[in-house]
Amino acid sequence: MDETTTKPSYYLTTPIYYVNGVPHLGTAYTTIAADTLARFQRMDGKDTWFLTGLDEHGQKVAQAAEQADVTPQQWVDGIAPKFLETWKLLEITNDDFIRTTEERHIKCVQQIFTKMNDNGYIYQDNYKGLYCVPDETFFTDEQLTDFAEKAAAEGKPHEAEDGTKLCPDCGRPLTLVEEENLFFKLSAFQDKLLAYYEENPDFICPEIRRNEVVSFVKSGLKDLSVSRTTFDWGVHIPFAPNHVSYVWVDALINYISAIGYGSDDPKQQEEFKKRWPCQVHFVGKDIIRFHCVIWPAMLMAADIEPPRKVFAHGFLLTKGEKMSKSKGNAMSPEELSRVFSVDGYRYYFLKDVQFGADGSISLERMLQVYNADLANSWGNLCSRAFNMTNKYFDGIVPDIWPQTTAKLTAEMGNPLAEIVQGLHERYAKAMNDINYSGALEEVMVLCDRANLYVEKSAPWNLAKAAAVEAEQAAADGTNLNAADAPTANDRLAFVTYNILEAIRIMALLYAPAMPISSKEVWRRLGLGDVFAVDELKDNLEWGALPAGNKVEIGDPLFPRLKEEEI
Ligand code: ME8
Repeated sequence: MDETTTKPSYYLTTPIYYVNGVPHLGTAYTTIAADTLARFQRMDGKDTWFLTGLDEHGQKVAQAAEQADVTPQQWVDGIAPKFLETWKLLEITNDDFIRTTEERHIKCVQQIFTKMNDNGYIYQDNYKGLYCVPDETFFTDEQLTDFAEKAAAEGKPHEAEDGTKLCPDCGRPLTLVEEENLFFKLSAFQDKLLAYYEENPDFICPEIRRNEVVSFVKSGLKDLSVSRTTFDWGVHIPFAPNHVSYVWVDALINYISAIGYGSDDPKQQEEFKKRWPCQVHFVGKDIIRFHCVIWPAMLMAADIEPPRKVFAHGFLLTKGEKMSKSKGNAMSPEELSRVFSVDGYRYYFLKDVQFGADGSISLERMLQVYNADLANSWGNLCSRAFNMTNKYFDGIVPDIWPQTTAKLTAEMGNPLAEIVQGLHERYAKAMNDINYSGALEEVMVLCDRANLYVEKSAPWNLAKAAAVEAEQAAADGTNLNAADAPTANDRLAFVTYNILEAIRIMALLYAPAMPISSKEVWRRLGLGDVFAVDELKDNLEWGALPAGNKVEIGDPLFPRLKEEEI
């Protein structure tokens, strides 16, 4: 039987990013978070499919191309490789990369439009209203009045000096759009959406976002303009060929076009059946309404099940401001991973920013976390253990008789094995709850305890005692190994083995977040590819590190960094 068919399917996505700029810390944040979950799900036995890609249509892209004096297609073809390069650098393991200019996607958008139209949810009307081109978002008069009141109360502007209204989300000037548009009857879905939220309490995470969406929908939904007629960089609508799809409607459909919805190919049809509904759409809180209101309504209008979950994380803030390229407060993923290493970079964002909440990030804090958790705790533990194995056991994982292990466990205890008991449940729960700091904290508890274990069991003293014992035995002509009681050398072997075994387990659990160093630790322990593991729980059984493996010392995994180096 094909093995993959027996594994439960786990499909997860990131937003497809705009190609008006190159990847930055914000887009990398969502992508790293999704990659970490994808890696965990693969290792935990799921048939995982991880999708990311690019949102290549719309007025914003058309304008960027015009400014660069190239065609929109040339423009997007120039940017796409930059995303691919950055994702490769950051060890992103997406299974597919969808671009909305691909034929497979365009055909699917056209089918969904036709389906929504056939089902009576599309009508034609004139649209007059304000539009934010950078956010590709329409605003109603009510939204703008609310914004003006709020801005006045906070003493902030809601209009530019020339009277042009500003965008409530990003503060940039709005554009007047007056054209014939197709409308989607979003208003028809208010009750259905509220019922869906009620029946699926985990659909919108975290809870604060769920409450926000529920009260937005309760306040009343207006029909949505879903096509544009004044420019043509988009998907042409089959039954209204002078219209192109509103870029958000086009973009959202990527989540099903990429896995074969509406394809003529039977294999693709099977793929869609297996993958949909998606387990989780990762998004930032800025695009929650598109994903939790418009998207499920579109799917309902086309007789397709909504996704299982949308997880909206917070913003990365630098000095209290949303970090973005246009504000000039964006450090690049390339620069940061060069200084802190790719793993150090991934770790910082996953461990130090509670996923879901906004997170203030700074180089100072990044340095602190890197040095404390990675250089001093995890990296140092590995160096000490590999050096010890080299010094006391010629670099070979010591072999201990099971009876001796049992005696020593009774005599000395094994606090590391105790922590590992139930660790899979605790770690997997945190991961499945998309709580990366929680999952990483579980591993850090073991790491801290292992460092303490080295201190308390003082292998250097055990080594001295073993030398004395061996000398004495040689003088007396006795065979230490024949004795019933464990020797000092047995104690040293027991302690060394326990530390190495804890390291094997930690590398396994750190692997989704820190793929490069975990792979390397497994290699140095003489083990196979850590990412070949697809039964995480079985691999967490204490004692799986084979005696006799050759251990390599290697360079420090996370060399300590000084302030002047960042
Ligand atoms: O919205 N902090 O694309 P986009 C955290 N094309 N995350 C951030 C961030 C920050 N400061 N800045 C950006 C679009 N992000 C649409 C999506 S999906 C069908 C279409 C992340 O390039 C976060 O995930 O503007 C946010 O939602 C996304 O980038 C927006 O990316």
